Amino acid sequence: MIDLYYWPTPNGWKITIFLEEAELPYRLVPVNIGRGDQFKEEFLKISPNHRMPAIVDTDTGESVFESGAILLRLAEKTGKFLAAEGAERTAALEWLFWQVGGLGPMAGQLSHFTNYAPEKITYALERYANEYDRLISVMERRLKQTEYLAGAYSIADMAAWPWVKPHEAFGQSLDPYPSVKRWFEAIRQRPAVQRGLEVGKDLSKPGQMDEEARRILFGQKGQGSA
Ligand SMILES: N[C@@H](CCC(=O)N[C@@H](CS)C(=O)NCC(=O)O)C(=O)O
Repeated sequence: MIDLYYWPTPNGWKITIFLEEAELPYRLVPVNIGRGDQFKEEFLKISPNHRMPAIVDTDTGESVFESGAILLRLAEKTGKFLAAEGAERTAALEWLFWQVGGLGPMAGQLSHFTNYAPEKITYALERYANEYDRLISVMERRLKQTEYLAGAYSIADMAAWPWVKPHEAFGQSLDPYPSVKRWFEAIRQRPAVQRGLEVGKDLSKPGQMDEEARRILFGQKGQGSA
């Protein structure tokens, strides 16, 4: 059994999407990041960077933090969504590390300066909007050549997709990027992805989650596809 320390945000969805795709049994342990659960002593023992997601594999007692490391560990545990060896495995790891080192942090900063900063700082907004746009254009070049980031659908797509999902809330259109749009729609329609996005949605009820975060993640009424 996997215990998933979770709150419904893009980094959390990466893992619920994997668990739903792989049909791996799991138990949800909510980490209310608006209330500060991520700083609790007990949580720091498994996630020293005080960020969610994290997992504990209750079969082995092993804990893992960082979404990329979790995806890699779960892919190895199940033998799913990551080629065992060869060029396709290397490509999946390239695009997984590209996401955790690039797309995720840049999108996170863009979201912060667009939606949360107390003042609009043009330099910061332009810097992160340009960088997000550049990273989407990098995906476009890749997805012109391959159906998914590593060829077959893999943990690299599960890492990247949740950070493309809120593109509208970041002021970004996918219209100039037809291959990203095709990839985005194909993944959006996967039943396991839809189930993954539903996980813990009730946690985001008014009062549980910051209103601005709710709007960005779920749309105006806590629904939709921000
Ligand atoms: N590099 C980390 C980032 C995780 C992360 O930033 N999680 C956010 C939610 S999406 C969080 O826990 N934030 C709590 C805080 O900012 O204190 C990963 O990929 O797992």
